[in-house]
Formats: sequence, structure tokens, C-alpha cells
Amino acid sequence: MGQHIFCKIIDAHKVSGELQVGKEVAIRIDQTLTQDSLGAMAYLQFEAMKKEKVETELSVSYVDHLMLQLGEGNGDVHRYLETVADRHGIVYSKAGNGICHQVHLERFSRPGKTLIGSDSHTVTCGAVGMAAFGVGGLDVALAMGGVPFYFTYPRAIRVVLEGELAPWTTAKDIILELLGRITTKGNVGTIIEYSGSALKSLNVPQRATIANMGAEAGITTSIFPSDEMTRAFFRAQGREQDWLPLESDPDAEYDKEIVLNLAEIEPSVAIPHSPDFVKKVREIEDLKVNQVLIGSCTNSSYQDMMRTALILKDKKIYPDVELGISAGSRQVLSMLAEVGALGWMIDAGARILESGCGFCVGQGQAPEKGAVSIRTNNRNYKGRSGTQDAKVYLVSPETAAATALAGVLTDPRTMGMDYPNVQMPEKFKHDDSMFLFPTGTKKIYRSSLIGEPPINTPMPESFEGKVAIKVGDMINTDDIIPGGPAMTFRANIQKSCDFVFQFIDEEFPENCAAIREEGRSPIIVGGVSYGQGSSREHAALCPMVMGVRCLLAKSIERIHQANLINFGILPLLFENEADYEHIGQGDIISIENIHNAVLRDRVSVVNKTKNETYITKNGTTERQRSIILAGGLLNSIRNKQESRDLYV
Ligand code: MIC
Ligand code: SF4
Repeated sequence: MGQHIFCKIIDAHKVSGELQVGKEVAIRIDQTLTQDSLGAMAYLQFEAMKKEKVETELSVSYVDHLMLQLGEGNGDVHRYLETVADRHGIVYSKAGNGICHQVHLERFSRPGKTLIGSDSHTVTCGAVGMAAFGVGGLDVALAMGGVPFYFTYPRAIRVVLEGELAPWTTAKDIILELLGRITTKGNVGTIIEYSGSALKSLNVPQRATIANMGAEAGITTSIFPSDEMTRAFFRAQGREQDWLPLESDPDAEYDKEIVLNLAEIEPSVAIPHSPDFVKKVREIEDLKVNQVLIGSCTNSSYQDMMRTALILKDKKIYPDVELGISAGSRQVLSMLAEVGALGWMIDAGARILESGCGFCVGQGQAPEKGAVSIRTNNRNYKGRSGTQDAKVYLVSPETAAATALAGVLTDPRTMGMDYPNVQMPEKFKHDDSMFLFPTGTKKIYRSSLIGEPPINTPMPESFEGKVAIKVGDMINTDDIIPGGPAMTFRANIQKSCDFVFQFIDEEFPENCAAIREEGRSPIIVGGVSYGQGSSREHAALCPMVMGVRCLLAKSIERIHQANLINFGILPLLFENEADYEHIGQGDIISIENIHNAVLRDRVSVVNKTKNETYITKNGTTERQRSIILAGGLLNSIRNKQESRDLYV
């Protein structure tokens, strides 16, 4: 049987395991990336491995999330990141150089290579035929140390793109349409490969928009073939030598096929508060809008920005609308400046924001209470904008620009304007001077504001717990540990704990403390698709520090489940989902014979309060089970080092 693209790359990088759906496989990682909100923890963990230099072909540390450098702490984190990178052979991308995914695509992506990054949108580089995964920081630390990356070999969906996009419909509308169909849940353990005749008309930045939002579907990754379009992108980036062709074999098999005719796609919008609540823009047109924000790693390429600029040129935005625009990278920003497009945006009334994550993760531009905010990014979770009751709608840059002019949500086709003809440039401007390439000479900067990575204790044979919180379906990691101001403290775990479940139950931290006082362990109970969204390992790390030993849920998303395991928290899935209804906050839970039960993948959870027993499984591999029992990955590695079975 022939191989599909992802399979070919994994086969070429396989260290152990089988390329069989549901089986665990370990691969060699060529490249890693980190960003500054989660990077410090990953580098502290790397340092704990006592390796002189990273063992990857390329590791890059980006500064893009904490750009405002509000208050104490962020500046220290950035200096630590810069110096630790210099010491250990890591490239450092300075604040202002752009958003990690956009910049990595531009300057470092390579077809056929493997990439992991401590950010869920690392999957963006699937646009050029890389096998790219979002993971927890600890996985990145280990990969930098030369340890293989383990994951469950996924099933493959082939999405066949046919036809051509009509004017004013975009790559964003394609991925919104697909998200509306496959939703954000139930896609764990799946990859998407894009193919079909329409690829001839979709260039790499457009493909990147599509690959980027695979993260919202919860799939392992997305991948595009590496073809002549890809080659044109590498040529334009001045690195055609990095290109190679990559396609699936004609007889490759897929578990499912979805056909999308691009000609039928219309301008679309994801309505609050989930990226898969998708409608056509025309269905909710005339919605009064307070704020429009254009940018993020989903939609801030040169074409996105140029089209925005051409729509705004010689016009003024609607008086009571706030418009903010952030180009994805310094490359894009500088090119916009050269052709005068920045001037058109400024003259129309836009605020030009830095090239960074910014508004996308609640770092600035929090709108007024109850505001309607139209954005081009990828997540519209409740509260992520920094304003709890704001309503965020996700659209393409074209729809966003049309909306900024009209003051109401507008289908850009109704503007009566010719679609701006913007092609991918034949040559991008490239200037790599904001990368600091490692010299090995800097002294590592340390600060009291950067804490040590905490470590769990081995799983006891039995423990008594108490349900500290019971939440519903589709709880995302922003719900568990918010972005926005909380993000400023990511390198300080104790402080970060104060924000856990802040907007669902602000008493959660005290509640956990009280449960610990009773000599019990706090337990979290979740519904379907617990842990959607970001890869932030703090959503596991903080609960661990707060004494949580176990999460009971109906289903758990991939990256979050991996993070729980890495930090020694036992993820348990109800065998009978109806049991979820019985268990309540404050119930006393006891789990006995844990080691045996975990190894048998059948754990009995006794609810002492209700006098009931729930059968659960943990849905993990043998290796993962031994990590849980060891009390997390660092402990497990330490044990193996002691037994000289280094890092595998
Ligand atoms: C996000 O988009 O939510 C983030 C911020 O980029 C996260 C990472 C983080 O929590 O720092 C992600 O997508 O993984
Ligand atoms: Fe940054 Fe937003 Fe992209 Fe996350 S989704 S990497 S916060 S731009």
C-alpha cells in the first residue's frame, strides 16, 4: 500500500513503534520552536538535562506573546531566553521580529522535516509539507536534548479541494467551512492531508491559514504537499535550496475523505464562543460592531495585509469603530511600509499594532463590556479578548476591513468594489538581523522572578480525594488558565496558580488549599473534549502544584492529555458517561490499588459520598502509564537515567 505524505515523513524519522493507527510511535525531531509565554519553563527543563548544546538541527526561541512587557517579569524572561539560547545553540528571535508561526514559515520551514513547538499553532508549517506538532514545553525540552518525540499514530482524513475561490472568499472561509463540518471535538488522533485540483490556486500563505486552524479542530496536524506553489514561496523567500517535492503515493489510503468545492464557499464567520459555530456572513449581516482587529498567526501575511490596505485606501473607517492592525512579521510590516500601504491604513483611521500576538491572546485591546469584536484570529473563547462578556466573531481580513468601514458586520461582496488583485510577491524582503544566532559566549541571566520547574512525587498506591470543581463540556485551556494578564506570570508557577479556573470558579485555589489541609487530593471533573485549544502546559502544571492527582472526564484533548501525563496527573475517562451526572463538587473519592489498576487500564473510582463506584479507563499507552506512575516525565527520566536507560 502506498504512503501518504505524513506517513512518509514519519517513516523517515521513526525511532521506534509502528505506523499503525492507535499505536505509539517515536520520531526524531529536526526542529523545535518555543514562544516567550511558555518558553522559559521549557528552557529551564532543558537546562535540568545538563546538555551543553541542543541536539536538533534547528531550535528557535521566539518572543511574540508578552510584547507589552507590562510590569516586572517579562523583561527578565526575555533576557533569560536570549542568554540561555545563546549558551545552548538556540536561535533567538527578538521582540518585533514577528509571530513565531509566521516567521518560522518564512525563514526556517522545510518540507519533509519534523517540527515540534510549545504552541498549538505550530501546525501552521504543515503548509509547506512539514510534519509539525503543537506539544507541551517539556516535550520540546526533551526533543532539544535529543530525546525522541512520542505520539499516537493518527488516522488520516483527506480533504480534497476542488474548484476555485470566488472573489472575496478566502482561505479563512475554507477553514471556517471545514471547522463548521468537523467541529472542535471528536478529532483527537486524526491528521488532515489536503489535496485536489484547487491546490494549484492556493499559495503557501493561504495554505498556512488553513493549516493554522487545524489546531482549533483538535487534530494532531494538517499537511499540504510540497509542490510548485511551495517552491515559488521558497524562491520568493530567497531559499529555494530548502525546497523539495513531496506528495502522497497514488494508492495511499485514507480513513475518510471530505470534498470541498471552493466555488461554493462564501464569506463565513465563527460566532461566539467557539471557532466551530460557523455561519455565512450574510446570515448575520448588519450586526453592530464596536471593534475590528486584523492580524494574528492565522491572517497576517503580506497578501492579507495588502488586501486590507487596498480596501481601506482613500476611505475612513466608521466613526465609532476601533480598528487595530498587526502585521504578522517584520518582513510583512516592512514591505507594507515600502509600498505605502501602512500610510493608507493609518489615513483610514487604523491603529497600527506591533507584529506579535497581542490582541489575539488578551494582551491589549480588551474591548468595552459587552462589545462586539470582529477579529481575524483563530479563537473566540469566552473572555480570551480580556473582557469576559465581549462577543468575538472570527472572519477573514477582507470581511473585517469591510466591516470596519461600514460599522456593521459586512459581507465584502456587497461593497461594490473590485476584489483587490494581490499576488504573492515574487520576492519577499528578507533581513535576518533580528535573529540572534548563538555565539556560546553570553552568561545566562537569571532572576528571582523566574521560578524553578516544579516536579511531582510518584503516584501513591492509593489516595483519597475530593472533587474541587466539576465543569461542563468543551472546557478549553483558556478556561483552565487564562491568557491576558495571567500570561505575564507564566514563568512563576506559584503566582500562576492564583489564576486557575479564575472565571469559572474564583474560589478554586482556596478550595484546593482547603482540600489539601484535609489531607486529601483535589480532583477535577470534566465533560466532553476537556482541554481544547492552547498547548499551555500550565493547565496541567498549575493543578499539579495545587495537589491535583487526577482528572475524571468524558473525553480529553490530545495536547492537554499529554501535558497531564507529563506532570504525573492521572487522566481517567468514564467508561459509562452517565456516571458524570452522579458525581458532584465536594464528593469524597477514593482510588485504591492505583498502580495495578492503571497498568490494567481499568481503574475503579469509589465515590464515598454517593456510595457508588465508577469504572474508568485511562486511554494511555504502556509508556505513558509508567510515566504517570513515576509522577511525571522528569521523574520517569530520572529513574531511567539511574538505571542507565538514558532518555528513552
Ligand atoms: C494561544 O493561542 O492560546 C497561545 C497563547 O499561543 C497558546 C500557547 C500559550 O498558552 O502560551 C497556544 O496556542 O498553544
Ligand atoms: Fe499568538 Fe494568537 Fe497565534 Fe497563539 S493563536 S500564537 S496567541 S497569534
